[in-house]
Amino acid sequence: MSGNRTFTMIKPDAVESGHIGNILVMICKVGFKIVAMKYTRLSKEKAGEFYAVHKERPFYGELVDFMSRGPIVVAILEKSNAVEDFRTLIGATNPANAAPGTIRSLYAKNVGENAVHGSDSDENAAIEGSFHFAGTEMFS
Ligand code: IDP
Ligand code: MG
Repeated sequence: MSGNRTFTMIKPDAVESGHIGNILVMICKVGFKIVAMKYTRLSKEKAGEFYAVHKERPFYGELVDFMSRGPIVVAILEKSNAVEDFRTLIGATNPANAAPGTIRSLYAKNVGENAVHGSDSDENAAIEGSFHFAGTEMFS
């Protein structure tokens, strides 16, 4: 059975370019409820930890530098079939391959600076949500 929560980050490129508002509108328009949200920033160490699964990939260093270079918005989102529906809304990792109308097709700059993160499984949604919100009032 698919779960009803996913986790997202509006990445530094999209925050820098002033797209927070438009991206949140797109998220809410398709029926996601925001159950936790904060404006924050990752240290290099924390960005490295968040993306540890990509440690061996050639782009890891670039990814850590990018994700720690400026503020981000992190949020836990709720909707039926959350993980899959959110991945559909954001589009492919590389904006060149992202379907028209998806968040990445509209706002991503390239395969690295691609505007948003979306969890790829229910298990990772829970892990990533608790990475940012565990111990806070909003996380249950
Ligand atoms: P996803 O974000 O669509 O799940 P992943 O393959 O999990 O994509 O990669 C995580 C993040 O790493 C991407 O969102 C992107 O920011 C970055 N990334 C992925 N592939 C490349 C690449 O080939 N060059 C540079 N950065 C990349
Ligand atoms: Mg991924």
